[in-house]
This record gives sequence, structure tokens and C-alpha cells, in this order.
Amino acid sequence: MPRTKIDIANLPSVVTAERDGEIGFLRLSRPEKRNALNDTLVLGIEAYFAGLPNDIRAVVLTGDGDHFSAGLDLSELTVRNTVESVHHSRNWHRVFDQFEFGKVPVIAVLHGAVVGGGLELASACHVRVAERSAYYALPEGVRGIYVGGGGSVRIPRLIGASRMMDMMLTGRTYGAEDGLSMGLSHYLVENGAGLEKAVELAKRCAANTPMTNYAVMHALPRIADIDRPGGYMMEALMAAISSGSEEAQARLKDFLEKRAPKALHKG
Ligand code: 1HE
Repeated sequence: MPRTKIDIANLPSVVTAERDGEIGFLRLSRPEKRNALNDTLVLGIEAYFAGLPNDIRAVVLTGDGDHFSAGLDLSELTVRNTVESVHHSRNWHRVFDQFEFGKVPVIAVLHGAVVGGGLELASACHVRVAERSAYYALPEGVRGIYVGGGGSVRIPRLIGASRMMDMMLTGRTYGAEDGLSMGLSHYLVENGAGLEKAVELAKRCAANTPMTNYAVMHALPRIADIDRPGGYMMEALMAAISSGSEEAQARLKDFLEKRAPKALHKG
């Protein structure tokens, strides 16, 4: 099925919304500024997820042009005072949380610069596919600023606070292969192959029961943040709720009656 535009209210032109069946596509469409995240673009991301049709089961996020995103639009920083900067950062927190703890898994395709706020955006996605051209940096240190899009919360959970400290203090960059082994991406593919891989993964996510996806997206990261007894309790509740659904019961029956695929490793 060809991709079609999705009609979403208040979507600015720097964001492109499309769909192909139950997969939604969100494209950062500001390539002339290397997809630098200005207020319009961040609010466009918010509008996209707020207006996503209910029958979309997974989203693929990409950046137009040669780079995923050059991070915060630095031209906006020079016109904000301190309190406006706090509100600006809190705004990013709200928008990124909205989809990280949203309804559907988001698979990001990373290429070229994935830097500063671009890396913060990528780290809020559930699965990251990197093309070989992708590289990662946190140039905030060099620019005399600090991460503000949830980077200090999310990135240490991927690579550890110590590595993030080095990136920010020394301006160190990592290429796509290192990014894969460090946990910045989950998959590494050749240049130009990211979208196809992301769609394949999105289709697999979309085939899960909505309850399982909800548990993985909402309960798993929260369990990782809390104490063991609380974690065990939340896990037990999620396990009971998800296995009790009609859809889960039907899938279990399919396996027991030999109609479902086995969990084999294909290498
Ligand atoms: C920008 C931005 C931007 C490009 N804000 N305008 N992020 C950074 O420190 C990275 C800054 N960007 C770069 O280092 C380079 O642009 C790239 C390596 C990503 C790409 O280089 P290149 O040679 O392909 O493009 P360019 O010529 O540098 O940029 C093209 C245009 O985009 C140019 O504008 P023009 O009007 O002169 O054509 C650039 O000024 C513009 N541009 N990146 C504004 N970031 C919530 S807190 C998060 C804090 C951060 O993200 S800090 C990290 C910011």
C-alpha cells in the first residue's frame, strides 16, 4: 500500500505526517537547518502524536536530508531569558514524555548528526535503528549550555552517566558502530537501509497485543526506576492483566494447538 498523508490539526510544515496501513510516519522536515529543533518543530511533534489516528499501531520517526537532527535551534536560545529557558526545557520534557509514555511504540531511524537535542529526541524513542552515517555528540558543553530535553534522565540510562559526562565535558563524538555497542542504537544497517528495517520492526511491534505494548512502554521503564518489592508487585499486576485478555488467551491457544510460530533463533 502506498504511503498517504495523514490529516492532523495544527501540523506545521516542518513536520510531515504519513501512514501506510497501521504504520504512521513522522518526518522532521527542516533539512535546510539540519532538522534543528525550534519551537515550531517540537510543537509539531506534539501535534502529531496528539492527533494520531487510533488505528495506527506503531510510528517510524525519520529526519529529512543528510542528518537526523542538529539538536536545539541555537538561534532561539539567544532571545530567551532564564525563566523562559526553564519553561522551554519543561516543554520539551512534556512533548517527549507524551510519546515515550504514549499509545504506540516509536522506532527512530538515525543518520548523519544525532546531536544534542537530536540525541535527546532519539533517546525518547522505543527502538533506534542507526545507519552507518549516524554519529552522536553532546556539543552542549562546547556551546556553554546544558542538555534540556530530558537528556540527563534518559541518556545515562542508555550509556551510563560516566560516558555522558565524557561526551559533554570533552566534546567526544561516537560513530554508528560504537553507538550500537554502547546502546545508543539497537540496530545498525547500511546507509539508506534504515527505513526498511524500521518498517519491518514497526510491523512486528504492531502485531503485538496493545496490552503487551502498553506494559512494555509504561510499566517496564517505571519498574526499572523503583525499588524491588514495588517492581515485583507492578510486574505481577501487569503479567496478570496482559495474560487475562481475550487476545492473549487466543494467542496462547494458538501456540498450544501448534498454529503459532516458535521462538526460534534464525541467526
Ligand atoms: C542550525 C543548527 C542548530 C545547523 N541551530 N541552526 N547543536 C549543535 O551544536 C550542532 C550545530 N550544527 C552543526 O554542527 C552542523 O550544522 C552539522 C554538523 C549538524 C551539519 O553541518 P553542515 O555543514 O551540513 O550544515 P551547516 O552549514 O552547519 O548548517 C546549515 C544551516 O543550518 C545553517 O544555517 P544557514 O542559514 O547558514 O544556512 C546553520 O546555521 C543551521 N543550523 N544546526 C540553529 N543546532 C533542549 S537543550 C538541547 C541543547 C542542544 O541541542 S545543544 C546542541 C546544538
